[in-house]
Order: sequence, then C-alpha cells, then structure tokens
Amino acid sequence: MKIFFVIPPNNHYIEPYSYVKADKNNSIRPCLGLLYVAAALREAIGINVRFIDCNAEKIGMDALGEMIKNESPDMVGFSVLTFNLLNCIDAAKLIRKVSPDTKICFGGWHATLYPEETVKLDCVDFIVIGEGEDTFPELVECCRKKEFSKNDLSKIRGVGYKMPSGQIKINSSREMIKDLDSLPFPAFDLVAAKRYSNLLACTENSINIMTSRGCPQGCIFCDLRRTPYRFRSPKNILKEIRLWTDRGIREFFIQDDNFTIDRKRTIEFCRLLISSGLRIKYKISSRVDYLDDELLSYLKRSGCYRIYFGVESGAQGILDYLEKGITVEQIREVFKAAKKHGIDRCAYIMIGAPAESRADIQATVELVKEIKPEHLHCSICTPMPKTYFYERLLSEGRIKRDYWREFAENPEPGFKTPFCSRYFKDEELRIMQNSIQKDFYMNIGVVFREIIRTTSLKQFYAKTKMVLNVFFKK
Ligand code: B12
Repeated sequence: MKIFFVIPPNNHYIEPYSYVKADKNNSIRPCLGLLYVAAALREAIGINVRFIDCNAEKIGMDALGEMIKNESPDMVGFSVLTFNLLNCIDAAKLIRKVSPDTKICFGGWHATLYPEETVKLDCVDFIVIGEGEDTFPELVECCRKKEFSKNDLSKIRGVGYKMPSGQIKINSSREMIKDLDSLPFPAFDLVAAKRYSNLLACTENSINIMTSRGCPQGCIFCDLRRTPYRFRSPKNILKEIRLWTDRGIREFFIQDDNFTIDRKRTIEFCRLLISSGLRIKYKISSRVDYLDDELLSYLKRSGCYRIYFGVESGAQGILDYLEKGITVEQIREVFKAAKKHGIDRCAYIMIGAPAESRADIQATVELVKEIKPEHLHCSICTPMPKTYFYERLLSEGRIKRDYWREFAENPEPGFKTPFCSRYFKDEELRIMQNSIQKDFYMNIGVVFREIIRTTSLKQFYAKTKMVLNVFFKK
C-alpha cells in the first residue's frame, strides 16, 4: 500500500490578518502535523510513505499530476487549514482526475472545525478530526482490507466519510493523546531539510519542533482557547534535539504557542540543555506573564536567543476585551527583563478590535516605542473560524452571516477575510497596519542590525526582497 502526504502548491492566497508583504513565502517550514502522522503510520503498520512538499520542492500542479499518475498511491493525505483549503481542493481535484482510485483524506484544523462541510466536498473521501496519530493508521489499516465495508469504518473514532448512498457519517470523537512522549518523533527523514528556510533564523539550517499541545489560557481570538494542555518531558525533547545536533543542526524553532506554561518543566529543560553541553540556539513563544527574571536567565544560558510575545495592545481595555489576562505593566516589565538578559524580543501586536479607538491604537504604537522590540509583527484583529470571538460576534448579531461556514461549504477563490472594527473600514486598517510596520522598519538601527545578522547570500536576498516589498509594493 502506498500512502502519500502532499503539501499543495500555494496558488491561492487568502489574505489573512497578518502583515502579508513581510510574510508571503519568506519562510517555509516542514509541516509538523503531517510529519507526526507519517511517523505514527510507519510505526503502527510499517507502511512506506512519501511526502511531497510542492512549495519547498518547487513542484507545480502539472508535475504533481504526473507524479500521482505514475505512482497511483492508494491514499493521499492533506493537512488543511482554512487558509490553504483552496490549494488542497485544487490538488485533490487533480488527483481525482489523474488517479481515480486514489482515496483522499483531509485532516488538520479546517477538517476538525468543519467536519461535515469538508467531507461533503466532492474531492474528499475521508476526514480525520483532531489528532491523527492513532486515527489515521486505523483508517489506513481498514482500507487495506480488500473487502472493507463502511461498517468497519464506523468503528474508527475521529473519522468522517461518505456512505455509498451519499449520506455523510461523522463518527464519535477520539480523546486527546495524553502521553506525548509516547509519540514517535516527526518523520523528518521524509523531507529534504535543506529545502526549508527561515528569514529570521541565525544559522542556515534550523529545525522546528513542538513540545506541547493545547493551552489553558482564554484569549478569545485563538483556536486553542482553554484546551487541555499536555506537554513532553524535557528528557524526551532533549532526545529529539540530540538526533539533530548529531547531524550538525544547531538551531531550533520551538513552535509551541506558549513554551513556558509549566515553569518547572521549562527550568528542567534549560538545566538539561545546559548540562548536555550541546550549545544550541533556539527561539520560543511565550506569554508575558509566564516569565520572570530567573526563567529568563535559564532560557538565555541554555541558548534561547529570541522570544515571540503576544503583546496585542497598549490599551488595557482592549487587552481585557480580548481576555488576554495580562496587563500593560507586565508587558513593560518582561520586555525590560528580556533585554537585560540579552534575549531578542519580537512583539506581536494587533489593531482593529471591535471597540478599539484611534487613541487605543496610538497607545499601542506608543508602547512599541517604549518597549523597543527587536522585531514587530502587526496583525489586524480577525474573528477566525469557530473561535469564541467569532461565535460571540455572531450571537450578538455584530456578524450578520456565518461567512466562515459558508466558505467551508462552498469554497470559492476570491474570498476575503472580513475584519470587525466598529470605527475603521477594512482598507483603513490595512493602511494603518502598513504604516505601523513601515515606521518600525524605517529605523536605521533595525535595518543595520538585520544586515549584520544575515547568515547567507540566500538570506540576504530574502531580507532585501522583504524590505523592498514593505517599502515599495502597493
Ligand atoms: C506553527 C504554526 C504555523 C507555522 C506553520 C509551520 C509548520 N509548517 O508547521 C506558520 C508560521 C507557517 C503558520 C502560518 C499560518 N497559520 Co498557523 N499555526 C501554527 C501553530 C502555532 C502550530 C501548528 C503545529 O505545528 N501544530 C502541531 C501539530 C502536531 O498539530 P497539527 O498541525 O494540528 O496536526 C495534528 C492534527 O491537526 C492532525 N492533522 C493535521 N494534518 C493532518 C493531515 C492528515 C492527513 C491527518 C490524518 C491528520 C492531520 O494530526 C496532527 C497530529 O496530531 C498553530 C496553532 C496550534 N497549536 O496548532 C497555528 C494555526 C494552525 N495557524 C493558524 C493560522 C490562521 C495561520 C495563518 C493564516 C496565519 C497568518 N500568518 O496569516 C498562516 C497560514 C499558513 C497557510 N499555510 O496558509 C490557525 C489555523 C486556523 C484555521 N482555521 O485554519 C492556527 C490553529 C492558530 C490559531 N489561530 O489559533 N502557522
């Protein structure tokens, strides 16, 4: 049995809330979700799998079609976000055309949020809801039996499929994986690690890792709001890091939403790393209220060189509305403390929350000037699919139509992500976002520092392209 995992070419781009000019195609990282599922599949049933990342490997639709036609895999899996749904659909349609017997499975956030709408799509045979490490091997095993019936499928928790009558079945859900240490490491051997790049990395080759899942905090705009928090043990993380340092990799991007939620674990991880003598560099994301002087000192000594902080706003009223559970004072303190320890700070801010006034936005701009982050990322506040934020605005009647569900049901190119400000038009917010970002990077000190930190000609080219985009692209 041949199973392929495909990252489709990025032909559609739904402009999200983030600063597109700086983001677009500047960093490509391996998709950890798929690599975890691929590793679990190999371990559970020993099946050979192939991973095709069209963007990293610069494979266009025609070439993808040729590959699928020649190989006719039994099943192809896609990791679907709402934002790459159109790309996945295009590729799935193509697969249907060139290899009609190949089954197509959509997993990932979008399939999880909109199971019925997703499995109804003509180009989809199965969906996997939630974590795929246990569910997908069971699905593949079931399809492997030549005479499998839809009855067999009905026993697999966490899948959705179409009955021969066309009826949609969504099975009962599966509990979350409790012991993350029990999972095999992501199947990085399936990807050409050298094809990936990161604009703000400090070495040529870095690897992304994930050490926890879920988040106990209540930020209203996030899909992870109050989801069960589970984490890997420091020993287990070190084991994965060692696999890479043995192959010469020295830099890691820990892409957890908030790496420092469990203080004891963070300290133990840092201690282990320091005593291992591995001398790696790594970056993390953290909330401002989950750090203190001692933790920062540990992080710095163990190789942490940058922290991404969700600052969001300089106006306390807006932070409270977003249920961030932090204060402007905590932001000031942690930025000072991280600077003292010599750790770079990237501030994620957002503008355009429903009741945010011009004065509130100004407070955010002033805060940025005061805390002086090394990097800034300004987004526009956006109610994302099925988040608490979106559902609340819908139930309050501030959002009139369930446009995300409509998009999930009938995904058409040209969809634009609506914002939600009461005072500013979407276009005005884009202009403000642009000027905040431009003003920040206009600073000669910031530009000079980035030039000095360039690690290769390739990165220099990418940074120059980004600067030109920021300043000159309309
Ligand atoms: C890291 C990250 C990124 C990285 C991706 C790096 C990478 N290639 O791995 C970058 C920075 C590129 C990124 C970009 C964006 N991201 Co992002 N990202 C994340 C983050 C923080 C972690 C993702 C991750 O690695 N998870 C770990 C893996 C193990 O979990 P997983 O991906 O969910 O996969 C599991 C299951 O979903 C399932 N599964 C997944 N795929 C498949 C496929 C099959 C076949 C099967 C069977 C199962 C399966 O099994 C996996 C293992 O259990 C998540 C939040 C989160 N914690 O999940 C947001 C998140 C996924 N991102 C989100 C968004 C909105 C974006 C952007 C639009 C933001 C932007 N800048 O504009 C872009 C869109 C990019 C695009 N492709 O279009 C949203 C998605 C919401 C949605 N409805 O789709 C999330 C959920 C954050 C949020 N708002 O709450 N992101």
